[in-house]
Amino acid sequence: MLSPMLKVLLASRNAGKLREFAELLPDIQFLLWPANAPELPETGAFFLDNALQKAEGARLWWRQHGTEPVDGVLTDDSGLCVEALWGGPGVLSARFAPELVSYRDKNRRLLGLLPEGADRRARFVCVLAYLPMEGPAITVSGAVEGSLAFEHRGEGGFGYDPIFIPEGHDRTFGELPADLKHTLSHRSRACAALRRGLAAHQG
Ligand code: ITT
Repeated sequence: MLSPMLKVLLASRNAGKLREFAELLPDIQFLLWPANAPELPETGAFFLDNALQKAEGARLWWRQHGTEPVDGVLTDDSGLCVEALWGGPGVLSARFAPELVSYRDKNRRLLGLLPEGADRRARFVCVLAYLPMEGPAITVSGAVEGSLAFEHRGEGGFGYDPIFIPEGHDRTFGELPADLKHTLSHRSRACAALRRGLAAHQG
């Protein structure tokens, strides 16, 4: 348990991430990125660049427009890195096939890019940036290895979950229960590292 309870602005508009943070870090009080707040630019080449860029943008905006004091801001930059696609879509995961609306269609498109016999290994990566309102950032990361299914399977999770089979399992993150995803996911590993970082800073 982190004490005293931190009040943190969670600067993300991804509903799947928001749900997972509430479950993974129940001892942090999260404020959500307001509807009237701007889109945060993420123009970096690496997950870490983007996580920090979003966190700096969010802290600045909150300093000028925030409605209540917070201890800090938290951002997540994450994605699916596929071996046969040279690590793609990777940092561009949120922008893959923007003309397609549903992840069922995006997932079908992504799987269609792999030729028969392709290396199906893949990895989910998550980088978190926590910026206190005063002081330096804490950045952490987490990853989970796995492989791509041959089709979209399961309705659980979000995004690319229904095509990702974590190592040691034969069901996708879309089929596995959420609490099992939380024992091995990239985001849960990054959250565990963040918790250790925050505890070390609290001394
Ligand atoms: P914010 O920047 O507002 O947080 P975003 O969706 O734009 O939201 P990213 O740029 O980090 O976030 O994109 C990450 C994408 O990678 C996300 O849109 C999903 O499609 C995918 N992704 C990340 N974590 C995932 C997970 O746990 N399960 C499935 N897909 C995931």
